[in-house]
Amino acid sequence: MRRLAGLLLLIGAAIVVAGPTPPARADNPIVQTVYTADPAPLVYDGRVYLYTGHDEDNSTYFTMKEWRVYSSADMVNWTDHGSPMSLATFSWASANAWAGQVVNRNGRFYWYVPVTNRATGRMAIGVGVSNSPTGPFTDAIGRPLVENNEIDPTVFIDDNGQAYLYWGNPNLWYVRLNTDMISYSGGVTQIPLTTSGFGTRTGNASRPTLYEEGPWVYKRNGLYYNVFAAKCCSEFIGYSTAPGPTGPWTYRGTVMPTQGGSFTNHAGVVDFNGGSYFFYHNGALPGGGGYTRSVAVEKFSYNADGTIPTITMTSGGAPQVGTLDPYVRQEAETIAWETGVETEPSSEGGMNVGWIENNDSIKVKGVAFGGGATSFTARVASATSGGRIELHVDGVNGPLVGTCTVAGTGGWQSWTSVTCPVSGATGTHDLYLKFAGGSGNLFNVNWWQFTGGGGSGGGNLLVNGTAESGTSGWSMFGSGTLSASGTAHGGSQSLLVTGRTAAWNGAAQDVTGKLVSGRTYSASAWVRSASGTPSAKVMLAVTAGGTTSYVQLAPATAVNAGGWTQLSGTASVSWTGTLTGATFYVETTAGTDNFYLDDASLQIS
Ligand code: FUB
Repeated sequence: MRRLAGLLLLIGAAIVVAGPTPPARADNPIVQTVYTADPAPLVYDGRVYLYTGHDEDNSTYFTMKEWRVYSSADMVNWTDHGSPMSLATFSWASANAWAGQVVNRNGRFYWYVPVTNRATGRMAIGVGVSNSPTGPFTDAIGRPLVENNEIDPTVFIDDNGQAYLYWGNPNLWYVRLNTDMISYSGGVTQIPLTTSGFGTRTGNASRPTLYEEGPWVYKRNGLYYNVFAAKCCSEFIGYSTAPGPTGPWTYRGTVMPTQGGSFTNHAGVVDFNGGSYFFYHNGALPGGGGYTRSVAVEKFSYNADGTIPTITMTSGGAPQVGTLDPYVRQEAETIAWETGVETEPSSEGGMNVGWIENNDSIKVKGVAFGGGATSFTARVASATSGGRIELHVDGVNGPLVGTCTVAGTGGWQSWTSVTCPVSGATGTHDLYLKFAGGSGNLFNVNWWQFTGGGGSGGGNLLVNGTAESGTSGWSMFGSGTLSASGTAHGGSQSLLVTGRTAAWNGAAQDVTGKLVSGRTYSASAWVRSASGTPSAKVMLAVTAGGTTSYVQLAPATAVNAGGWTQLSGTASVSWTGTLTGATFYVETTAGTDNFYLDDASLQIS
């Protein structure tokens, strides 16, 4: 997908929604860095994870070698998690990394996919498994789960815990999965493709019903839905419903009548944050077509009787759920729309944005700057002489609120942090990272974060709350030693507090110039003990008029060495006289256990 920049720039510019109102709209297709196909969404832990296939550039067939993962908390800004599963995951597979689906059970994530079995030359269903929705995934059983030369698995777990795996083209099949999700009981059962169940197709004696492929089975309000690709080619999306998971099915009509430049379409349906979302693919990107597809999403509402309305493809997509917080670390590969850049695995973990050239840009939608950002930090690397990150709001050539200069770092994965001042970024806006410099590749970006100067709804008053810049900005409150640790809650680093001689000793930060008397502040910090199970709390020491008072921002909470615990709370802070010192710190109620601190924030509530 490289070098679509010029054309994408025009398309992007044409559909930019300028200004902060109304709620920001997504840009369809969701992913512009590569061609994606066969969307399979999964809602997990407050995010939508989107599993896709990957159509190779310039493909003339379904030449697909890997699957990819994206996620979003707001339906408009999507984070690229790369490719945690490929044909190489399955030693027995030779080709065709086609349409799959991920389900979450037993604290694990199971990814059912159709691939060619090298030994038989037939399509078979394999299962990848991971402890994380973003992988990495391994082959769960080392062989096909089922094989009958048919494709497109979908998995549904009923309320009673019984899971079903459905798949098929040209037929439709299911098995009852056992609770281990990697074996099944009973035989492979064929679902009768009757015209009452799946509609009537004319002109194709071997396929008398509309059912083609790509089933997506789920349950809503006691009704079972099978949304599928119908009547190749060109396909449309139709659906059937049933009173039970095995039928009898009744054809209900068309969900999406078009293919948008691709002769296939493929559906995935989820509810998220009170809304219903329909994922599909089309050929809408430049160079797009039947073998170079792209995934898109629309929000919809079921009719009162449970039927699905006809859904139209749009370039606007779904409205944003909430806003994006610029005062916590944001991955550079969290993107609403981009021109010219690509992504790759980062040596610091996760992905980074690379192949950045002059005039490339990344748009992040609905960024809530609140009372005002004061600085911007980016994690960057450059094997050449770098360039600049221009920060624009409302449009790629909209108001410039900051410019960060990036120098060469000696390598594309030799990371350093650069910080520059920001002014004029208040309220909620689309943010554009516009890249500038000489010719060729300029630099890579791993993540970015703003700091805020306060004001209602403003940002994190702490500097380097994520500890991604080591101990910068932090000091010890009393005795002890601070160091950077690779045991991280988010990102790749945290603060390690050792050598304390009293319970009140801890990691601290001076916030004297940042507080206003009478305001309420909220605090959050993630803490993990190095050993022991102390109770930790977040405090403010405020010295005014010669007197120091102590404000408990987050109540004492037991922490342990087995995982991270969030301390959070709010408190009103006031003083009389002249403020001469204010210190944010994390202490324990007793003892001197060593502990880690990460992702700390202090904000006006
Ligand atoms: O992506 C390859 C195949 O195209 C899928 O398995 C089908 O559903 C169709 O979208």
